[in-house]
Amino acid sequence: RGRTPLIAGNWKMNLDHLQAVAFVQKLHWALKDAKHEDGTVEVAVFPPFTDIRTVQTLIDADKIPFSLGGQDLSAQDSGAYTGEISGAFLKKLDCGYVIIGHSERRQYHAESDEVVASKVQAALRHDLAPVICVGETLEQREESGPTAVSVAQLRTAVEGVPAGADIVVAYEPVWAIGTGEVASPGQAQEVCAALRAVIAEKMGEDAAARTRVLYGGSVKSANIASFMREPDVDGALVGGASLLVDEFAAIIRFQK
Ligand code: G2H
Repeated sequence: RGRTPLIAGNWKMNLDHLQAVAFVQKLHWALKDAKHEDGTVEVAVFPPFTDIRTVQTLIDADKIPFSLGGQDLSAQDSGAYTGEISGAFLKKLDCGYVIIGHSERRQYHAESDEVVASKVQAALRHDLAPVICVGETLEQREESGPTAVSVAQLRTAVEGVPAGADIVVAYEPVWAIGTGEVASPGQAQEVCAALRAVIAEKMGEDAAARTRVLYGGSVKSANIASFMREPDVDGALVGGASLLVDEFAAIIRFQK
């Protein structure tokens, strides 16, 4: 896939499977003749687990060029793990991606860097590209600077990941998530460049050159172009604005 810009919609716990159908249809129509039709931009949606089957069926039937992913997965492959979802199940539903280590998982479900690392391994076992989320809180930024926390989180997450693995990294400063507060393009670039350096250190220069690093945190149509102009920002992980058809379509249609 190389570094084709990736615009990823993280729906979080929004839209049930019926709402999902209407939403994906409307988005597809809003994007007629958009860049994603010719592969210049990749669009991915990350619905709740209970929507994935329905969205997969729709994408398949209407030949909608959206990639699909889960918002999380189990570190285990199968067995007595009540409530968990295996990467194998996601793969069977044509998911290509899975978000791992989103700050809301780290915060509300106590996911440590080690748990994140084991989920990355689980994703790779099932041929899913992990979208590895990292980012610092405001206190951490003030205490240890802009890059230290994200760099440390990513180092642990990619420990033992082979050089040829298909991964995506998302820098999501916690202070900019759903707050309306947005990192400046320069702030995003600084951390995204540091994360690319971690990929180079752990997986080699080739991997660093072809791995997409996304920015996430209050991305909207009004600011997407400014992020995409930065050399180390290859796309966006979009939360709130990915639930608004016209807004998300405008983000996908960004012009640098
Ligand atoms: C960060 C982002 C999507 P939002 O969580 O992952 O959400 O765009 O609402 O800040």
